[in-house]
Amino acid sequence: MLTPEQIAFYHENGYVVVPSLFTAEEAAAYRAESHALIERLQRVRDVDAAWGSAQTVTTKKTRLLHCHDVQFYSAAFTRLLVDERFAGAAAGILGPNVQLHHTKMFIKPSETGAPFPMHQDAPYFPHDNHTMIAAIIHFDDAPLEKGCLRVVPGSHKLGMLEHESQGNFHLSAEQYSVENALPLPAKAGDVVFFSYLTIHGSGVNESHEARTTLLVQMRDPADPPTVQTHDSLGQGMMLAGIDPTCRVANK
Ligand SMILES: O=C(O)CCC(=O)C(=O)O
Repeated sequence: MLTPEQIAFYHENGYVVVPSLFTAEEAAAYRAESHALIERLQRVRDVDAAWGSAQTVTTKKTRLLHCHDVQFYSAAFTRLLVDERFAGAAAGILGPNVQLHHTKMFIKPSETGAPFPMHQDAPYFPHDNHTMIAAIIHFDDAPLEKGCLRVVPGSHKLGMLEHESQGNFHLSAEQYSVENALPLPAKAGDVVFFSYLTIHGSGVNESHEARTTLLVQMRDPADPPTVQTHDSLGQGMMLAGIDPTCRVANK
């Protein structure tokens, strides 16, 4: 559950940090689960997902280990998605009905962990009513030097902006640089919720430890996709409440 102050902060600023939504022990267990999953995946496929546009942030050769739809690889993540603390917090922002869009786990390796140029998520999967939110769940500490999430507070009020599309949708580095955005350093177990209209990004992981997170994208089920794109396994799963439209996801 979020407090009325946290919900008001979200609506004013387009993001809210919820400290210790999970305990440090739970975060450590999910971290181990995430790293074990990436090790399994690396045996069968390439798991690097650094954005081409990372080069607009750094000239360094960077890497980003990732897995989409983690709940299809380990039941621990299924339990996490419907954990009342998590789904209840999302419901504080979205209202009682919370529908999954997709999940993606990221490991930013030590020293070379790739940055994300500043962007909104909206161009990737626009929805008519812009209810879509992301939650970044931190499985280990993410201080500044690990390339923690950065946001532009209040930018969700700008609507959907024109993005450059080369090497993943991103905003021009001259107008929106990672260094000028507000850093949100986090502890293991903290969760940041933000609107898909909030401009965000992150820097290179220059530390000696990997940064491990799970990003969960969720919407109000009554908010239809504007264009049919970015289909994912498990899209449409209800994390809280009901789907009053009875629409099979994306149909
Ligand atoms: O994990 C991060 O630092 C940012 C992730 C992000 O911006 C995204 O996946 O759209």
